[in-house]
Amino acid sequence: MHSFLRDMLLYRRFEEAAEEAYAIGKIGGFCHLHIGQEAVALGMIGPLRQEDYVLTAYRDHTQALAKGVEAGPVMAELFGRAGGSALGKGGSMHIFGADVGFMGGHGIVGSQIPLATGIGWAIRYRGGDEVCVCFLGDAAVNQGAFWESLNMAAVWKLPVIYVVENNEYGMGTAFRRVSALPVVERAGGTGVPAHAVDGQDVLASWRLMERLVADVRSGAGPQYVDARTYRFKGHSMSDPVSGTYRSKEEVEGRKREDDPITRLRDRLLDAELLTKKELEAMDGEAREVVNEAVRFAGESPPPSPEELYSHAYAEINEHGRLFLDGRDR
Ligand SMILES: Cc1ncc(C[n+]2csc(CCOP(=O)(O)OP(=O)(O)O)c2C)c(N)n1
Repeated sequence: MHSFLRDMLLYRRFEEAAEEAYAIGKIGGFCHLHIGQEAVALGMIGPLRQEDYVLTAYRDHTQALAKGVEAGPVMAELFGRAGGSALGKGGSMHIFGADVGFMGGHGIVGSQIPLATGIGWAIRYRGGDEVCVCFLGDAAVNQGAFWESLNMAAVWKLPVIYVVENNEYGMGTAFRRVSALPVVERAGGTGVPAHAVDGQDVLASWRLMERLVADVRSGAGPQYVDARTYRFKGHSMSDPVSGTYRSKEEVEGRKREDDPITRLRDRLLDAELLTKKELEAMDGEAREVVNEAVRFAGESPPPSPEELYSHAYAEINEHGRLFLDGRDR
């Protein structure tokens, strides 16, 4: 459980450093922070193997870290530098780490859902036992591609777990204003089994996912998870924390009651499984890793103009087939 706290502290410190770097102009363009949702990343990705796949939307930094992309290349990508995980060409919304199964970072709401379904199909086609986890926001369940993907995945029993990061808002719109049904019921009619979990409880999330991953790996077919969470920051760096769509009291209350890191920390302290000193040391280590990532990003050069057209198109292999991850089977 110490490692759970260590990992979540790293995600939090990473996002705080990104916020600071954005404020002083080191990061430009879009930047969506994941602060408040760390337990979903760790609990839902932790039980996976390296060869399993993860796709997500644009709020993607901590999920990349959880899947094993190093902090330095993630920060350098935010800085738009050549040392970035997408060589500085993608930025915050397009973190990538194909070598560790992190298949992006996608900016169009819901666009990763059919891609994940395609990866599930490819796993089945090749006869592998990998699992693909697809994160989506609650707003993305209103995309047509969501229903089409779940329907297909159910018919073909694809090894995909669709995890909704249900933080209650899509930009400034409360989910209840755009859906007559709660998130957990939105897979209804597709035949994909639905599960709900307290996404602020890392242990509950981990346990559920451990079970689902084992089931899917042994052929149970697709699963759907409503992970109930909350974002403590604005939709993106250009938004105020609460905006006009939720009150400051609501946000402050949730931060007080529902912080996944505070919850785990207090549980460990109360059970005397952690001392204050150990906690400080752990936090210090997380800050060091992040400082090093910021240093790495700052020293990394901008992408060269010659790189402008590389990686723009996929290469077709000698069999005339095109594979997303470059594997030739
Ligand atoms: C197809 C499409 N429509 C609209 C947008 C603009 N947009 C960007 S983020 C967003 C809200 C998405 O909210 P949600 O899926 O709940 O994810 P969260 O931001 O809460 O993580 C919208 C509407 C977009 N990027 N793509």
